[in-house]
Amino acid sequence: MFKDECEILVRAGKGGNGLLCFRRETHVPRGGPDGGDGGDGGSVFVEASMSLNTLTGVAFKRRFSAGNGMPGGPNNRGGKDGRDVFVKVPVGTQVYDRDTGFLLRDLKAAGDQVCVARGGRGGFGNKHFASSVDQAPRKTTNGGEGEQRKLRLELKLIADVGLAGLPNAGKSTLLSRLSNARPKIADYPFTTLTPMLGIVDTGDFSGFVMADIPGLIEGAHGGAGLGDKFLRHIERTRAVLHVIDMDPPEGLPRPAEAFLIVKEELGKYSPELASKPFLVVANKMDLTGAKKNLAKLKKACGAQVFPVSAATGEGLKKLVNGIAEFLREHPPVKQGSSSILDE
Ligand SMILES: Nc1nc2c(ncn2[C@@H]2O[C@H](COP(=O)(O)OP(=O)(O)OP(=O)(O)O)[C@@H](O)[C@H]2O)c(=O)[nH]1
Ligand SMILES: [Mg+2]
Repeated sequence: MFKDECEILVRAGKGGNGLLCFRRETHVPRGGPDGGDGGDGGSVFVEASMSLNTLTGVAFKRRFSAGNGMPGGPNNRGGKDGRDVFVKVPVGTQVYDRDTGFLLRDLKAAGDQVCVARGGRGGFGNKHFASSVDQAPRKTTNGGEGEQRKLRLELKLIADVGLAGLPNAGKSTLLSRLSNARPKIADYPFTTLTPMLGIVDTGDFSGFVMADIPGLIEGAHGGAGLGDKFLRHIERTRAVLHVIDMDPPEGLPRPAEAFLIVKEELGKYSPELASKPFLVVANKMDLTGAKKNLAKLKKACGAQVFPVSAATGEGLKKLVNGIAEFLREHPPVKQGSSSILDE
């Protein structure tokens, strides 16, 4: 299953206590204080890594604790610092404080990291308090507590193109034909319940990432069908690919109408999404009633339309080349990368 949101608990290490100790050696009367300081507690960091695509592993582990600092030793020896812990998450993960809802960091590039729980400071040993007026201090301090907090991690899929369309339009079929992804495909609406990513090979090493999301229906903005929350997964794509069933069963919206419904739902979710560059895939052209709807669709959408059949493979090569060219014309926005292949 594709995991795109999870909660975890992070706990930093406690600082080691300072030691109360006096030097005791034969032939050294009244040895001075020599209790060392405690080591600092380890901290917890969240770090973006290119080698992960999902939050599943992190969600499964749930708790991450850094090491405690060791207490100070005699002979003014400092305690060892606690071990830091790095929670690895996919690039594109946003890290929130679960309780305040505050966004701590948006990890946009590989190697980006944020300290989410700072380790406690090590306590001072009695040696630290020695001064000319107090040569035998009996004072020490304990190590500080490590920070602890709950985090909510949210992964926005980083794809170049996002598929949008009514249920059953053939979005998942298209993704399975064009990419390495193997989404579930069936002839009933809302087959896709969670988003899925696939890498489309263009044959020239450029490639692009395509995101398949659940189907939208009229009123999705108000919660109809599966709602429209999952649209956040295509918010950052460079382009939207509208997938249209060119010969829908009786009673369902006609192709041109289907396009307008989806476009409107995108706009209700976010104007930015609606104004994204888009292409249109006229799917299921193998069906007998498909051809007669093509002209009307072209007129309604005013964009480049690719007639294809995800079932037979007709027109798919042209489509892939068309998308690749379109993406070249619409390079990623500077801030953060939109494609995991760009890294
Ligand atoms: N004849 C024909 N059938 C197709 C074509 N593409 C997809 N289908 C069929 O249409 C049905 C729906 O396909 P899906 O790929 O699951 O559609 P979807 O848009 O992902 O649907 P949801 O996930 O429910 O939103 C399946 O029965 C597919 O086999 C095509 O080009 N021609
Ligand atoms: Mg699907």
